[in-house]
Amino acid sequence: MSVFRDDFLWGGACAANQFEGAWDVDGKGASVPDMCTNGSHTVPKWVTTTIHPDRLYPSHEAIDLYHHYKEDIALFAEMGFKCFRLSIAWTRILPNGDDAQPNEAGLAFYDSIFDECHKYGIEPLVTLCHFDIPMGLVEQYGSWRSRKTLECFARYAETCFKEYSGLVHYWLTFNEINILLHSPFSGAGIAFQEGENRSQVIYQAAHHVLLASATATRLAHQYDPANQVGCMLAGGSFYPYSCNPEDVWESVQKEQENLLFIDVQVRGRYPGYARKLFAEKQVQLHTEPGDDALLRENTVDFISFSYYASRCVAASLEGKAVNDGNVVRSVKNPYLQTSQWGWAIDPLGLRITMNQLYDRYQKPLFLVENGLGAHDTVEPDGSVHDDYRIDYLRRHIEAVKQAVSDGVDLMGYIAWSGIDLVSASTGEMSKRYGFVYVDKQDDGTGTLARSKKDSFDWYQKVIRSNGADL
Ligand code: BGP
Repeated sequence: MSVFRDDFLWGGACAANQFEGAWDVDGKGASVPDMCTNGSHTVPKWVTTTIHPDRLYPSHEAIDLYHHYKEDIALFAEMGFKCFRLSIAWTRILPNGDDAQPNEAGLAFYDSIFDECHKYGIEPLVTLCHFDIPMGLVEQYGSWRSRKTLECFARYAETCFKEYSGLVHYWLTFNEINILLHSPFSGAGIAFQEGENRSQVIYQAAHHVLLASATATRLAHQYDPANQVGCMLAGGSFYPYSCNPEDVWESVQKEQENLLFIDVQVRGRYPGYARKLFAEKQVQLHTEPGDDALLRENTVDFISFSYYASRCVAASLEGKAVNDGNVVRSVKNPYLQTSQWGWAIDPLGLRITMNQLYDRYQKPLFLVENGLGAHDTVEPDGSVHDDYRIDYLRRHIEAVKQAVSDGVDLMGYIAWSGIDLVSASTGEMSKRYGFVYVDKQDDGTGTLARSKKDSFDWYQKVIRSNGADL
C-alpha cells in the first residue's frame, strides 16, 4: 500500500546551466555560470570576465542536453517519470537579459522539450532562474542590486508564461532563494566593492528578488489560473550542537535567517524578526510604494525545497570541527556520516525538515531535489553498480513516507538528478548524481554516451509501485 496520493509527482531535476551545454548556440547569451571555470566555486577568482580559450568552462558543453534531449527524455520516460524538473536559461530567451524581443530559437528549443515531455505524459516543472543571471545584467546594473533587473525578469517571465501557456502548469520562480546569503555571486550575480556593507547589498538585492518572484506569481496566475507557482528553499534544519540554551538560540536564529525569504513568499510580508536582523546588520531597505501590496497579494501556491543534509550550529565554534563541504557552513555533527564531498547524510533530518516546514506554513510541500553526489565506477561491461546511491535514496524516501504519515501534504518527490550533470558548487562531472551515466569527465573528455546505472531499474520500480516497493 502506498502512502502517496495517486497523482504523486515522481521525477528527476536538472538545471539549464548544468546540463544543456550549447552555451552560445542559436543566439544564447552568457550567464554567470558560463564565466565559471572548473574548480571550487568558493574562490572568487574562479569567475573570469572574458572567456580564456585555454581554460575549461564546464557549462559550455556540460552533457550537451541541447542536442540529446530526445534521447534523455525517452530515458526519463522509461524510468516512469511523472514529472521532469528543468530550468529555462534566461539568456536563451533574452540573450542580454533585457532585450526588447525574445530570441525565437531559444523559445522554440523549450517548446520542443515540453512537447517531448507531453508525448510521454511527463509534466514539466520549470524553474525560471536557477542561478544563471545574464552577464548583460551583471555588467549593466550589478544584477539584483538594481530594480532594473526586476523589470527585466518580469519581461522574461511574462514571455515564458505567454509562450508556454498550456504546456507548463508548475513553475518555480528562483532556485534556492536563500543561497543568495551564502554564495552571492554564483547564486545571484552579486559582486562587492571594497568596504561596502555586504549585508546591505545582499538584503536589498533579496528584496528585489522577492518583488520579482511576486510579480512572476501574479503574471503566472493572470496568464493561466491553472498555473501553480512555488518558492524554492535550500532546505535542511539547523540543529543545536547541544541542549545548552545558547546553542538552541543560535539554531533558532539560523532558522530565521534561512526562512526569511520563504516567510515573505508564503505569508506576503516580512516577518517580525526581520526588523531586528536588519538593525543588527545595519541594513536599511529602500522600498517603493506598492512593494508591500505586491508581496501581500501574490503569495505562492506551494513550497518546494531541496534537501541534501541537515546543518548543525553552536554558539561557540571553539573545539568543534567545522563541516565546510557544503555551501552553508555548519559544525560537524558527530552523529552523522558524510558523503565523499563531506555532506552530512541524515535521512531522519528530512522527516524533521518536512514536519517543521509544514507546521510553519500549512501549505503543500514539494521535494524537488534530493540525491547523493558520488564517484561512480564503470565496469568493463559498461555497468555501474551504484548501490550507495540506491541506499541513500531508499533511506530518504523512507523518511519522506514517514513525514507523509505524520500528516505532511506532499505533492511529489524529485530526485537530483535524472542524469549525471555538472556540479553547481565544484564544476566537476565526477560528483555524479544521475540514474543515467554520462561519459563526460572532469577534464572535458568523453563521448557523451548515456548508459543506465543500477539505480535506473531501482527507481523505475519505486515509481511503478508509487513508493511502496523501495
Ligand atoms: C543544489 C542546486 C543544484 C545542484 C545541487 C547539488 O544546491 O540547486 O543546482 O547542483 O545542489 O549540488 P552540487 O552540484 O554542488 O553537488
